[in-house]
Amino acid sequence: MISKLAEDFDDTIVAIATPQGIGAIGVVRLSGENAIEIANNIFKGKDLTRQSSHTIHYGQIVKEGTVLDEVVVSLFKAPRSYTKENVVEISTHGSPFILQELVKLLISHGARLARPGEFTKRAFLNGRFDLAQAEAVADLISADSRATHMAAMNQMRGGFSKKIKHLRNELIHFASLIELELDFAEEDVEFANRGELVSLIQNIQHEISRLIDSFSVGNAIKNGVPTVIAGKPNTGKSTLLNTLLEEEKAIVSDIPGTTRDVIEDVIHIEGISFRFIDTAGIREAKDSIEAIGLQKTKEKMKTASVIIYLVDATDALDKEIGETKEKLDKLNIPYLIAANKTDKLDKNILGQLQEQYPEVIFISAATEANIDTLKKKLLKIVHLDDFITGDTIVTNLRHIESLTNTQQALDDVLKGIGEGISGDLLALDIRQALHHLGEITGEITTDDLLGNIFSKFCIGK
Ligand SMILES: Nc1nc2c(ncn2[C@@H]2O[C@H](COP(=O)(O)OP(=O)(O)OP(=O)(O)O)[C@@H](O)[C@H]2O)c(=O)[nH]1
Ligand SMILES: [Mg+2]
Repeated sequence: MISKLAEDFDDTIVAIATPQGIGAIGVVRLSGENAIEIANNIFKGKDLTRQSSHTIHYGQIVKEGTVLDEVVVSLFKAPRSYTKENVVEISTHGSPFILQELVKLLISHGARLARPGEFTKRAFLNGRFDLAQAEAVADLISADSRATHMAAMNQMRGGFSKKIKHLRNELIHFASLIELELDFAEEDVEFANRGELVSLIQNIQHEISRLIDSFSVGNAIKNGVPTVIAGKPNTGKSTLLNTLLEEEKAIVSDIPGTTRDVIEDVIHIEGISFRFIDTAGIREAKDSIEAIGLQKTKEKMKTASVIIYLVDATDALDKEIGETKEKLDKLNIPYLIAANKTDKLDKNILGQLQEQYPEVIFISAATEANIDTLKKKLLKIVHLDDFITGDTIVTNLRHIESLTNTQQALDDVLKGIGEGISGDLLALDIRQALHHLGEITGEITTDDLLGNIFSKFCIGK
């Protein structure tokens, strides 16, 4: 059960809800039993305590006889608010000074400064939404691309929670049948058909595996698809990075071996973030520093989701492309081969090469020729289309841990059935699986877990 943190749940909390710095307007939010009374005490205008929910009121905030600001106050009465408590939002002019003075004033009238995520935590504890949905609120706030926005929105609206709850309910049904058997232990009856239980658990395991698998996509969406740019020295990897980022991020020079360390940055292509990673050119290292750089290149290539392997179109391509493909195939990571510096080639020769190597994308990082084609191919190769069609994607490491633990507990159940263990032991393993599923949506929580989750929120949310 959820403990309601009795010591401070009754407090009325206050925080600035808008970002730091100067803005056209700023909002201070209050939540708690006395939110409306406290706001009313410093407000010159209508008597806020006598107004109905979901109304807005113009007036002044007066501090020690002088007007601090002219404001608009919005009222949301419990339970029809974000936190399900009385909530007041005061919109002021967006001066950090006004906002801070207002918060101080509200504190001197009995409110307490909110801790990070405390509004959302209260919303969760008051049953406004479950834990996975509360976590999605933080993801939604930090969403910076169409894909992260969609993933967070889906989770916040309960798509993921619904799935988990459905799996949980099926298990609960069986757990209760098995527990019923225990009451009739003397009579040796079997209410829960073991064959059915096995197929149910296999179904659930299948669903959970799919969710676990979706994390690679979810993680890519959240942190950007790691895309390594690799190739021999001087092929133009750093130039390509700069072109993609539209910024002179990496040093470019005609000296082979210019890039020694790994350089990375994120760009969005059609709503998907890609984390491009420029690496040291692959050759025999000339010194120990280059050797370290090369080691890093190799490591990065192994953990990449996609590799763009760059060759120089003005060099003889035959041997290199053949060898490159062979090596890349071994890595088992999707890759694209791009031939750079086409601006240096005669049109006819370029045409011939394109015919000869249909799978290679011919680009010029310097003139940006064909860079759009390269981006389109990248989008295709990462297969994020499934997600765009609305599949549930797990983006949260905590959820993956719980899903993995559920999977293990279900393995134990299956093993137990196979070995014909007694109903009470079976029930124990099923309860364990239920426990881990419940951690995701917050049916099972501890204060530590909640503290950990909500402390990552910003103050005011
Ligand atoms: N003409 C032309 N020159 C290019 C192009 N791309 C890169 N270069 C030049 O090729 C040289 C090497 O470019 P870099 O981007 O430093 O190559 P790199 O692959 O990062 O090289 P290392 O870091 O040494 O491995 C520079 O002189 C660039 O100006 C291109 O598309 N066309
Ligand atoms: Mg470089």
